[in-house]
Amino acid sequence: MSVQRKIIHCDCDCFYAAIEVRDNPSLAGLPIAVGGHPQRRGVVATCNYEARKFGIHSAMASATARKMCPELVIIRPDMEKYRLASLQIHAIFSQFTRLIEPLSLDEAYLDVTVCPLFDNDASRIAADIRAQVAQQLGITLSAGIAPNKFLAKIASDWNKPNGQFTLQAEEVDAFLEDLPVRKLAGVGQVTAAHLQRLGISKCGDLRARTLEELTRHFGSFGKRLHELSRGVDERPVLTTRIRKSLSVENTYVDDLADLTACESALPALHQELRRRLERLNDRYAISKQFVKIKFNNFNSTTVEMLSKETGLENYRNLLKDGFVRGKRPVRLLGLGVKLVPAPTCAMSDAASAPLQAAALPAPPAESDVQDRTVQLSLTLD
Ligand code: DCP
Ligand code: MG
Repeated sequence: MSVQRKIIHCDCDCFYAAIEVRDNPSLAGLPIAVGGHPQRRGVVATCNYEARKFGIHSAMASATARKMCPELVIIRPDMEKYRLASLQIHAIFSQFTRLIEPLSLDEAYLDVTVCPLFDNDASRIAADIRAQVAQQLGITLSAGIAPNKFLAKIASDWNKPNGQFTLQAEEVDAFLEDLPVRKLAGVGQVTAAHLQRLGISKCGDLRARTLEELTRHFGSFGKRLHELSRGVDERPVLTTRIRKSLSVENTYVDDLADLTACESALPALHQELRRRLERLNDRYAISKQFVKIKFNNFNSTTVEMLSKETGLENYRNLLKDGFVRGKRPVRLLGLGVKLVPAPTCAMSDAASAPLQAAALPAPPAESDVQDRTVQLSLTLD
């Protein structure tokens, strides 16, 4: 029989906003957001819990956020500061285990199955991590402790913010019985609606269905649903991550009126994409090129083609194909590539992380984030 694992999922509370409040205590208690300027089509990267009470959330237009809460303080992001904080948090994690899988700057899985500290009590380890983060960084972190990654992630959300929740192996069945299927990774609006039509809203309902039925409706994801509803998730904590895509996008201050305007915007995006691809140091090969377009009615479309390169001409053609689907002014344009690991290369993005601090362990840098799109609107406006 395999060893019962002890996984901790750590996730800082309103990370960028928490750092900003820490560094400017006069903001404490006020609703604040970190993001782009409302009049320049900025987007909210995150906001504190005071602002969330107004319905504000990540990825919302800053202008909308301001409307929902006129006294909202909007602060421009300072990525260097957040990266440094991330390194410090990572140094705290590494006291307990070498098996750390960073998901983003503020979020990671830790496998502490064999950690000898705190009598190998994962709940006490998590409590100590949270105490150290609070003391050394002045921000709060929430943690979930469970026998696998999927359950640990759900658990870290359970007592957020500034809390932790432990799920023992023998408690998993009862916990899942009433858990809404929407909480399962990969179940978005469309799948949730499909499940609902089949009379499935909780994991308990899901568990009552056969693997055959779920596969018939959901293909290979049916098998995953079958496993998750039983609390099964064998995925190991991976210390190296494989990037699957890289893209850059920009939300324009003024809509791009027509195809010609969109074409003129391509070279700047293309240059930035090439710059970011260079940082991957040939560790990946390109398998596809794609263009994303968001029209001014907020409809989005993505067009892709098989390709092994990043030719601008291909992007022009993809843009043409995508533009005719909406034929109206464009609010956002994105260019990207789908990636596969280059056959002869090591696959950790962390190896080329731009922010290596000599005294600290391998950092969970931006490049560790799978499939994250670089928002030029956040960094450039
Ligand atoms: N982020 C971003 N754009 C998004 C989502 C997040 O730039 N669409 C950034 C800002 C967040 C950070 O990543 O502070 C971490 O993301 P989380 O999803 O963990 O969100 P928070 O830490 O802000 O809040 P929570 O308390 O819900 O974890
Ligand atoms: Mg967080």
